[in-house]
Amino acid sequence: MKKVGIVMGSDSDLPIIKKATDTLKALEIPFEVHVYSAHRTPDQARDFARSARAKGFGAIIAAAGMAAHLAGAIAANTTLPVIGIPCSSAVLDGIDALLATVQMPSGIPVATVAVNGGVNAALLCAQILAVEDTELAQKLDDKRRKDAAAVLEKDAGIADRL
Ligand code: RP5
Repeated sequence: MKKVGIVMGSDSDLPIIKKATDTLKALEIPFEVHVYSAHRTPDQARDFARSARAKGFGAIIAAAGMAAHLAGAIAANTTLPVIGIPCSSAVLDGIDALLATVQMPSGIPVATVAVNGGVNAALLCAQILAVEDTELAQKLDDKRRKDAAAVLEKDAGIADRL
């Protein structure tokens, strides 16, 4: 199976990345994690993106906050699918990172998930890899059924909580 590459702009983004790695682990998808910044370590971020396909990655998650150019900078250097996670910060609460991540120019796409959306970033990667992997597709179907059952269980009990 192809690996998922995960890059975060700072180790302060780790709580958001943890949501992604927990999700990948539950689906038994291999991943590799790095702290590379578009601004503080641009050479390492570029080299990672340029070599990712040859190293067996199938999709990349890039998480950053504030002036969040990491996902775009990674996407500029690979044609692998790049999922951007805008991370919230104290001052603008993630609106800054959301706009910086989502507003990519035509030609260089970044699939942007919600602010702090670590789970969906991992699930999108899983769905991309599952296009060519029926076993993984089955795991995703099972998860959807399990998640729906959990909601219906809450539905059954909601009246008793009022
Ligand atoms: C971004 O700046 C990082 O992705 C992080 O979300 C934010 C703050 O980084 P630190 O100052 O905590 O290292 O580049």
